[in-house]
Amino acid sequence: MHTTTMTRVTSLIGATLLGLTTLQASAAPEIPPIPAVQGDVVQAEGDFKIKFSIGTTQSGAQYRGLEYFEKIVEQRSDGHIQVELFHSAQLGDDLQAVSNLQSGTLEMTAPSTSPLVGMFPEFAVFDLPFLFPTPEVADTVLDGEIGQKMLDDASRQGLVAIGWAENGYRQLTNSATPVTSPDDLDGLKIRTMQNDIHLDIWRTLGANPTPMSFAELFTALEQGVVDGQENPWITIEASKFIEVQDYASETNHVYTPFITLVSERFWNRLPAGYQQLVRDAAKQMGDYEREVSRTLNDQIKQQLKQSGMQITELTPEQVEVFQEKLAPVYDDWRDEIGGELIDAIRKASQ
Ligand code: EAX
Repeated sequence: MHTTTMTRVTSLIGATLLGLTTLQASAAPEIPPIPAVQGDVVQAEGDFKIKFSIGTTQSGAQYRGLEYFEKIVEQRSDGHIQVELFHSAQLGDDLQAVSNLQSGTLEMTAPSTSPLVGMFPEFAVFDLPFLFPTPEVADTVLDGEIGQKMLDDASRQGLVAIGWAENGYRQLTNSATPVTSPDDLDGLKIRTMQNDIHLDIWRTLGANPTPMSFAELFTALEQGVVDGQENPWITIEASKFIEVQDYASETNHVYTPFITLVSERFWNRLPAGYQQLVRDAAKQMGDYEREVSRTLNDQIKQQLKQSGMQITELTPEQVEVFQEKLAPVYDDWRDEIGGELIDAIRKASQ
């Protein structure tokens, strides 16, 4: 709690400073407005409350998506389902929130898939470097048969998985040096998500990786426990990492989805009509959140540049050097993840 409070105070100061610089340097990013709610009011069947907690901050695309979810569910249940939103890991980091769903003390969360690979090994495909060449390929996979099967497979162990949104393409930031090739990573301490493929990626590239939860990251960067981290532009900005990271490289090395999860204990108490409403709202939230994330991605990169972050945009040749160096990661993980799944995703890319 102490860490979170400190981080939030620092973020607030940072947000004000960044706000001032941004006002001078560029127009504020244009966020697609929250859409109007479509669909009728669902027949009333009791009163329910959903606490929905996420790890990212209130200024990211994810929270914006949650606001839309809240609006849909409250309007279409005519207020019989009340949704309460929590950001910045207020009710636990990604893994803690999932465990709170299992014990029934929290109703909903939407973590990155990566920390859940211990529970759902097939999620590891989302950790393989450079597997999703474009957001459209990600949509084809998430919204098609593969994505549906993964939701079904993840609907166990006390969880019901009902939709996909996105964290997005991850970029590297650090406090020490511009990075244009793996050689520049020599000895750099990089925080990774709690996930063995991510550890393998950064070790293979020559860095010195340390896994930790997202909730601990700002303080770890601030105190120099780690030199760098990787996350999408929007999450980098929303978490004010610019205060403690001077350099960034646009590596696009991994595409990370957010998975929308409901506590099975809560789900089983929910009448069928309300279950369908929550499913529909999760789908609409995911579509809208991805639109916000993609609209803001480039704007936010420009904003970070104008605010003084030194951003290296890698040439295709420079990206290839990273790709070649990371080829062994596929060999290491192919059998464990399932070669067929990897091939099916490659096919969807063609
Ligand atoms: O909820 O841990 C991370 O770097 C992710 O961006 C986090 O899962 C966001």
